[in-house]
Amino acid sequence: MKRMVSGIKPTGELTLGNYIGALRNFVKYQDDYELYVFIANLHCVTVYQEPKELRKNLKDAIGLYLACGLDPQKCTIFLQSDVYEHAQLGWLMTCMSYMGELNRMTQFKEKTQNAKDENITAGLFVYPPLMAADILLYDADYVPVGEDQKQHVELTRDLAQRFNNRYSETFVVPEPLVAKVGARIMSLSDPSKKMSKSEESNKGCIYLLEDINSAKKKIMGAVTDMCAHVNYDKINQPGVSNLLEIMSSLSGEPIDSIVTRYEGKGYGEFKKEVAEVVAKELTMIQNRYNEIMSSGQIEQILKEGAERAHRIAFRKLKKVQKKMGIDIF
Ligand code: AQP
Repeated sequence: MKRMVSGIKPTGELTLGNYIGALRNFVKYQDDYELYVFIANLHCVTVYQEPKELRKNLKDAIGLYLACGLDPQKCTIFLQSDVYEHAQLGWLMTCMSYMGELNRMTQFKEKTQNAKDENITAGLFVYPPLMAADILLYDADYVPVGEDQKQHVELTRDLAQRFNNRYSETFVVPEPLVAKVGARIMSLSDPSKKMSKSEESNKGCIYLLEDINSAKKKIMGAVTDMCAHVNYDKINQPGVSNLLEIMSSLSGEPIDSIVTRYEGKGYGEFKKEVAEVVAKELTMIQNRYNEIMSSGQIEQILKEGAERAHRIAFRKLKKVQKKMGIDIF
């Protein structure tokens, strides 16, 4: 069975973008792949997090993983910091990375463009080598990600190949798996930007635990255009195209078929249906989330997940350390 690894960093409440671009796909893959999914809490602190809030977001994220359909009998779910090998291999991968290639990472550039140097952590800069370690520890064949993380998986491939060439075959070179629809859900208030959990104004972002009426209002208020016909054209109608992607991903109806159904109809009716589809999905997730959070099963799931992950990660790290010469027995 091919192996797959992915994670989400709960730097805030998980969003519809995380769900469509990542979580929902993890759920589909768990039947056909050996899947490892972790909560990337070490990645979270590359930017300051208020500890109480972070603890809440981490617990919510685990609850949401399960509520969205991840099954601990089918996949391994764990906290990144519980498996110490992530940080250790992360350091070794940092030492395999060049300043030039880290400087080219789009996410680093985006996250630092408006910040003052003294506020940019070194952690944010070396986030990609840690992500490489997250993947390479498990010999993952595939990494399901949204569009924004593809570049980091490409760096992971470069680092794996560099290590294999320098020290002999050690790592599987992973491939990113990016869905055709929904790989980049855009902000509802500014469809030129990605829907992000740490977006300053939360108007453009739907959270998975958001009040249903508030989520519907955000869809109804989503920025569209003056064209007045429902059409999939990301360049000229980015807002409407984004709503089409959301609706198609959640309902399974192809975009073409939705466009045909809305021929000659206005945006109001279209948005109403999108809002209903989103509300239905959120209600289902939130009901399951409430059951899971009151069941008290999370701690045990994470403990078992970390033990399983550690067994694989430990062997891989040992091998790497031996090859590099830093482990002498
Ligand atoms: N808007 C999105 N559309 C599609 N996929 C998305 N992902 C995130 N946002 C979207 C995918 O979700 C996975 C986990 O991402 P992450 O939360 O670990 O990191 P991120 O991409 O940096 O997400 P945010 O919300 O933008 O976080 P902040 O604001 O803290 O930087 C990844 O596979 C990602 O592609």
